[in-house]
Amino acid sequence: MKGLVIRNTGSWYTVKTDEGRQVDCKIKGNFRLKGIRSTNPVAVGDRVEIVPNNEGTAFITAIEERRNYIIRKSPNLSKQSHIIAANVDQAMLVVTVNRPQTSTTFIDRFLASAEAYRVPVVMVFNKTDILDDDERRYQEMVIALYENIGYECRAVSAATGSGIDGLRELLAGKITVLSGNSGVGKSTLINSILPGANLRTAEISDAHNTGMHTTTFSEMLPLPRAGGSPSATQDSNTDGNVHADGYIIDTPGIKGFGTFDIEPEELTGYFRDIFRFSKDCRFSNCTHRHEPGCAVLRALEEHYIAESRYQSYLSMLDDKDENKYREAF
Ligand SMILES: Nc1nc2c(ncn2[C@@H]2O[C@H](COP(=O)(O)OP(=O)(O)OP(=O)(O)O)[C@@H](O)[C@H]2O)c(=O)[nH]1
Ligand SMILES: [Mg+2]
Ligand SMILES: [Zn+2]
Repeated sequence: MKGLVIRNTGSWYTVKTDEGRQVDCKIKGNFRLKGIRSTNPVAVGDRVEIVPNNEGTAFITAIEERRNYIIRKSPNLSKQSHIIAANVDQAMLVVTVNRPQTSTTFIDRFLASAEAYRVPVVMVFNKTDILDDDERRYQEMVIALYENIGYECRAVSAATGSGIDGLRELLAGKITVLSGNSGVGKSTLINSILPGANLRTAEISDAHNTGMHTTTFSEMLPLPRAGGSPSATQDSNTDGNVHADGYIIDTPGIKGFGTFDIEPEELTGYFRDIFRFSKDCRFSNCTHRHEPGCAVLRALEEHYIAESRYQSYLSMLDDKDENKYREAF
């Protein structure tokens, strides 16, 4: 029997079978995927083969090859990585200028990782309703920076509903994973897009200006067909495969984004703005740190490349070199 993994809570996976039934599944035995050492060998979005057992649950016995995935290495020394979602059409990176503050390092690490796995990213700036003038100006600058590099950016407010219709259009017919720091409003955005989803949300901590890690597991929710009932819920989607017009995946907020195994020359390719200039470097294996004839350093000096982007690039190069403990970004 085949199906789609729509939820993952610890060692349990909810699989929606092709007939539309939801079955609780565990992984059979020592099931490992070649090449990836992750805390979750199976991820939301995976297509799997399941074998029902006597208890009304089932075992996942095989996993179909992934089209792509979003992976996160933990920012500490551990070699563990976590697959946030598999087989997605796009990622929405939810960002907030304040409450909590998303750092550009975090944004750039996410973008580089998505480039590496060829997942298109839309940046969604949420909580625009609570920006003061300075924050609004800062947000405009950040949006201009990323739009210039070629990333689509949207400014929205899950609280007031501003910009939500625009997001619905971007989501239609696609499988989209929402990611970002804890507290930026991923679950609130989904509740606003899908009234009836009823995902749990919580206030961010006043003391730390950070989220509370309210969402603890990933979950895939079907989007209703245009013109159809807007009340798709977690429980009434038994025929979601047939009637869904795409899916949206809620995920737990992430603190940091460690580097994965990439060669320095490859890393340049994951920073579009840097890559644009690197072709003109004197040395083909230029790391753009100090080499003579480096076109990237020249572009940085002339402000064609933003300092924050260059610093993010360097921080990823440094992880690679020293494999040292890095703080959460
Ligand atoms: N003012 C304002 N508050 C918002 C907005 N979106 C979300 N919030 C609030 O931000 C807090 C965190 O929202 P959540 O949806 O729980 O955040 P999350 O990204 O899902 O967090 P995790 O599940 O911990 O990763 C809640 O108190 C929301 O009400 C917004 O557009 N404006
Ligand atoms: Mg959440
Ligand atoms: Zn160079």
